[in-house]
Amino acid sequence: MKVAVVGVTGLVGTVMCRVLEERNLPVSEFLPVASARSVGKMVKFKGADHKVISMEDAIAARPDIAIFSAGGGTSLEFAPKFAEVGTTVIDNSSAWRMDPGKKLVVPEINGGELTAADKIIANPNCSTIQMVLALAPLHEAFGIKRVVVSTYQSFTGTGMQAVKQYQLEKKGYKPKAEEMAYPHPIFENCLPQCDVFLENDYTKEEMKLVNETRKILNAPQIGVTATAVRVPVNGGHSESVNVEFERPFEVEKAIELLNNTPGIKVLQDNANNNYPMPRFAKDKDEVFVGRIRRDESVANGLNLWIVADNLRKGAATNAVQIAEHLIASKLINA
Ligand code: A2P
Ligand code: 11C
Repeated sequence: MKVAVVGVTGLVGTVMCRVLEERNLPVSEFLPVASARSVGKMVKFKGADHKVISMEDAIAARPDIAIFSAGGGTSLEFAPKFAEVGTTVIDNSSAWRMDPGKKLVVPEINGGELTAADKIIANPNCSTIQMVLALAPLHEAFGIKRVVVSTYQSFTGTGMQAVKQYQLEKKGYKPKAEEMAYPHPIFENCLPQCDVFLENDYTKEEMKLVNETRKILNAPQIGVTATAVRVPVNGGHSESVNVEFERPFEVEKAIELLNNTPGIKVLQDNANNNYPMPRFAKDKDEVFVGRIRRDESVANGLNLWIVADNLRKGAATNAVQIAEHLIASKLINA
């Protein structure tokens, strides 16, 4: 299969290449794509050097699959152009996620909804993916009424510029205005702002957690409220998630369901102070769940602590799993 990675020089693009190498997708031709700034640069894939090509050259090459992680504007403009030449686009930006005509896919949950006609498939937001993977089996069993989530998100979620800001600040430098990814320092700080503010005073990231969760779980009736916080963590998003169910449940049953969910690892060993942490989740593909306990303040409440590598299951791994699902279901010829 001819596979293009669009945004190959970015943080997610780089991890995308590693995940593609590890997971044995049948890649016969690898097309690294980035902006005009990077055309001609070399990137490594499976031990060989490959020249970065332009969007135009990538479209002309008619790849079977193009995995995009190059920002919403780029996806809006170029994904349809790839689709027109027969490429299936798996898009990691927010551009198409809430489009009623596009599927928003976490393969373990709703991969079964995909058809061969889906030419632009949306990969959800990182903080949404890890949360819904844990919520899906619980929703099926007990019916979710309401979710209250607070996130602790790594600066790697913002991209390369944020990593540079953090590194400069850690070394004691004051970044220039144009070097700042955030309106404040991120080193030794927490910013209760991920992405821009919207008219309702929530941030865009917070509303992604609300809207994408409902779409993926196919449950517009679920109440979701979110506070997304940027923390000085070098990789890995953590989430404190409070869930209220429609029906009574047993905590042991919830743990059993999570234990039996592909892609989830329960890490709950309080006696030894073991619980999920971003340092532990780094470079792993699973979503880790711990601190599972009843919320004793409501009738059917549960608290969870959910951690995952935001660049892997939160982005690259989920996108590659969508490609794997398309091949396994014969929705695309490999
Ligand atoms: P480039 O490195 O040439 O700017 P990050 O989110 O880590 O900053 O990465 C963004 C990625 O998206 C980079 O690979 C970047 O390429 C790519 N990109 C940005 N704008 C475009 C564009 N208009 N066309 C193709 N790739 C783009
Ligand atoms: C963050 N969730 O950590 C973002 C990064 O919609 O895919 C990815 C943005 C997106 O800030």
